[in-house]
Amino acid sequence: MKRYQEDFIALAREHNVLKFGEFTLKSGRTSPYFFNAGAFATGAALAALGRYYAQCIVEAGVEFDVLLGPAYKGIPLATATAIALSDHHGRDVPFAYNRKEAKAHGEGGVLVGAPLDGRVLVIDDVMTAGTAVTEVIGLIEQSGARFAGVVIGLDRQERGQGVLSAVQEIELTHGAPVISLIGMSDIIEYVEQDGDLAQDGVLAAMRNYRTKYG
Ligand code: OMP
Repeated sequence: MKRYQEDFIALAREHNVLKFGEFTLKSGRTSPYFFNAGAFATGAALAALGRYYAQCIVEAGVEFDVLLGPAYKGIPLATATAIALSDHHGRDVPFAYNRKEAKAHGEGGVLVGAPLDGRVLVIDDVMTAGTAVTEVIGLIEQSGARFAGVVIGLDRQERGQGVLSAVQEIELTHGAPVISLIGMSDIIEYVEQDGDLAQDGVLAAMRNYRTKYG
């Protein structure tokens, strides 16, 4: 793992974002771990997150014109990433986010911030089956813009609708990359190195889950 990936996992443990136990996912699957990015809830944590996402984007070399943070959890992530790209990489990029409910008065519509023009890079928290990202791609296409890819904190590395992984399905269908700070395999590596977690049966549960849904 790279240094920023280790730091990202350590930050997620510190803020109880990454939890082990028994959780029911949106897909209905029962998972031995859950990643709740909403618990990154301090200024310092968000500043660090922005730096990790920005570094990941720069290293991936993905080209884009606008950042989009999907409501709700993507909004602070895209904001923090835009700030870090400006502060640490000298790139002042436009950014936008959406509302879940369209506004009928004032400026109206579902989009807030910069206009969605050109290539749009989505910033989000977690991908499991790819449902959330697919919805956002629809929004981008309706706006007449182009989906340039998505950067997620955690790729759970699970199967999508068929035999391919959710990431492969998105990449093949939309011809754009899915870039992640970490994947489930990095979390397994972290658990392997933590004697207490391995002893508590977390490692076995993680490996079983990967065999079933990975
Ligand atoms: P998909 O839409 O199936 O890709 O699932 C992604 C969404 O699931 C995220 O945006 C979250 O709302 C939620 N989620 C998590 O936040 N963390 C997890 O560890 C797992 C899920 C999930 O329900 O799959």
